[in-house]
Amino acid sequence: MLKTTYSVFLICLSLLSSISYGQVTAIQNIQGRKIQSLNGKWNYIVDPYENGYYDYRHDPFDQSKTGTGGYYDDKIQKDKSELIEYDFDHSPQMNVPGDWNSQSEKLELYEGNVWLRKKFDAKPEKGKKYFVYFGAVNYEAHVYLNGKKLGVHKGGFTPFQFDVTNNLKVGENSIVLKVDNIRKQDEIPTVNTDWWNYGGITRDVYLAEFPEHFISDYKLQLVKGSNNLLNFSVKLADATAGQEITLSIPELKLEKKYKTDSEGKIVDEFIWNNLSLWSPETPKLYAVNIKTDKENINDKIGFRTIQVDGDSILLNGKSVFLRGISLHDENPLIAGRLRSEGDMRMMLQWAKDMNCNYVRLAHYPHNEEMIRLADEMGLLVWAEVPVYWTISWTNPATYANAKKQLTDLIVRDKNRASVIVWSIGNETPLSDARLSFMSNLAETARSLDDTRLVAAALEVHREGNNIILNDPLGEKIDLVSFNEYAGWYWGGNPSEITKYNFDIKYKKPVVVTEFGGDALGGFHADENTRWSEEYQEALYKNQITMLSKIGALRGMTPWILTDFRSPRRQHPIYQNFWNRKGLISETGKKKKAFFVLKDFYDQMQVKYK
Ligand code: GCB
Repeated sequence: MLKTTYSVFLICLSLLSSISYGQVTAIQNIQGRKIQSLNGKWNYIVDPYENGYYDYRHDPFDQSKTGTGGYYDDKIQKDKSELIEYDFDHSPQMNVPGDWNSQSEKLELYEGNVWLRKKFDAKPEKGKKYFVYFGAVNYEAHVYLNGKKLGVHKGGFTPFQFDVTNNLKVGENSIVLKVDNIRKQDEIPTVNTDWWNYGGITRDVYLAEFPEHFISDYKLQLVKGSNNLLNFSVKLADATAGQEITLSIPELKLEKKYKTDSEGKIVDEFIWNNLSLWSPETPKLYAVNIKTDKENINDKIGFRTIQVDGDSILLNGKSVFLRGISLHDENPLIAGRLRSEGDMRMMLQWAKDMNCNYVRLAHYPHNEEMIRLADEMGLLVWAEVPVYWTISWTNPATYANAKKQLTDLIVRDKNRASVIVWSIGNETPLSDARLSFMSNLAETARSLDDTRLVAAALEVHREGNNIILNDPLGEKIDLVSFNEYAGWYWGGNPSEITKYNFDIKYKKPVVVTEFGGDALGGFHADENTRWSEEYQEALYKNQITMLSKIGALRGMTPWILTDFRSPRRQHPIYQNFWNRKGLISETGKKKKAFFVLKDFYDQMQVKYK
């Protein structure tokens, strides 16, 4: 009997610890808070058998009666007879933020479990709250502080945090993560993707300090369709009523005082004239301050409107052509995810060199800093969640996971003027189950943010020379966006593709999300020779001719800015684990097609002046 009660207790415990989706969304503007960086060198142990997590009966140590026994205890041998089969202090170190695949040759292709540990000093004060905050950990993170489990988080590209107020010690603390990046069918993304599955703590880690009743979230944006009606909302982490909050934008001489309601919230809409609107040409950001008697949060926020009107996309009421390019969160020059502002600036500057006003941050949420840079540099953004290819459409847990990732993305980036599109997925195959999954995601995006466009990268099919788009999901989203690979995966040589015509069911702006073909930088031949720069150049020329026949064409994000690493790409001469569809090579050299696209964008800039 006792044994059954204990097992029930264990099951409940394991359910509790595995529920990560219910966890509150991440704190707004972490950089604008009182933070201590936990970045730097972390010791790590590669643990393919999860020896530090399960005992020899394969029961998790952290769900045992004592909750101890795993590597998260971070033990050191106290006397010479003590048996401890791990030792963080004498284990190698890696940089955080940083994926493990690019930091150790042995781990280049590793998908599995790695333990990471950092020791840090803290001086917690009475009456304050403390959180550990992770910008992103790929994919499943079990987090422990001083031997106590804080929780689990799934999802490799969105931020999360844990309240450590009761676990943080004065002096030395030990934070330990078990990170698992094994691909699984029911996860988001699923097993099959065309990018490197970089594992580890890939974005910043902070210890953040807050007053007791702190501001966990806020929003300041123009109301849909208006160029002077501002929507301002604040949420305290708890339901404290009567907390005074001041919003100010000194440059506009705007200052407003509020008191939180019984739910610890403020919601207001007010007119403010003479705003200079944000656009790629004039990326105006205002210094915004939100404060209480105990907190002082600074942000930089731009204001703009984005709408669809028939075939047109209106930015601040004016028709625009989205001169875009897709990109991954990866540095082609130094393996790994983009790690610093310098890396990110390099990528966005390359897009600007091509005269882009728009980027598609494929296929998952990129770093918050990237979006802030896009705000500053004047690039519109398509932001996406990794609902990619063959997701488990009928599994409710998979849907909950996708919804949580989409929610976290929207919560994180809702104050960024650059973001104009929330993308709910890429190339998802038609079925009823998928339609309902995707429609619900579209609804979620709209319910969280009605000021931006909702879209997805769809697929087309061919009948003769007609390329047809009639995916029923098209009804539910604002743009007609699709990927098509005429001249590469189908349709003959580049010179043959201009014969194709498009038959699109929806009267909405067309923003082509992908086309392209591989070229090995520096390999020159005639335009019918695969992998040559000339082939890719001809492909771009003829794609532009073909796509220009679409009357409603209002933008594109060809695939892709730079070559990127992918285990699916195995040709030993031309690929070597690189997808070569970049317009910039792995060494940073612009390929011929780069200039074809730039020319086209120069023309579009004049046309849409
Ligand atoms: C696609 C995918 C993208 C791939 C690309 C390719 O349709 O959306 O993730 O990398 O094709 O190169 O095949």
